[in-house]
Amino acid sequence: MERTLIIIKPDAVQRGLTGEILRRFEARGLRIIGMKFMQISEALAGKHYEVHQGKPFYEGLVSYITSSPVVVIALEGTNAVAAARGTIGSTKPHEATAGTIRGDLALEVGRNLVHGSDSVENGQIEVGNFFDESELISWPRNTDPWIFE
Ligand code: IDP
Ligand code: MG
Repeated sequence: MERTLIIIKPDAVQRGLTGEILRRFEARGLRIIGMKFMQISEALAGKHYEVHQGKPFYEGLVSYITSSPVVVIALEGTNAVAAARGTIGSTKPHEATAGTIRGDLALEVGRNLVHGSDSVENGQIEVGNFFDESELISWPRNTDPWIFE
């Protein structure tokens, strides 16, 4: 079972889109195993966006993600990483397909509402960066057999 880290970013929380975004992942069939409301520190933002250090948008990205509270969610499911990325849509919202979160609800790359891990390996690492093992709950969901074959 794959794990992916979702961050409902500050713009989404400020715009009151938390429920709308969470609804789409739940409806997709992904199982919530961890969730919290938090403000990301500079240190955690630096770790999370380490691969982007040195890029022209890096400073703006860190100030955006630390500017206001976020909701972080750990999701589990078969092909969870690719499925969540599909539900999120392309990085640049104006290029994202209608029907995706970014394609339906956003316009600009620096205000693109949501993060999702980009590989199976990073899904594991990022969930570990944001959650203690004690904050994650592995639970049998009654609908699992109707979603996971
Ligand atoms: P992703 O969120 O779709 O995985 P990444 O390429 O990993 O996209 O970039 C991380 C985040 O950095 C994006 O979600 C976006 O918020 C921001 N970002 C990426 N490219 C740009 C850019 O060219 N200008 C401004 N912000 C950017
Ligand atoms: Mg990324």
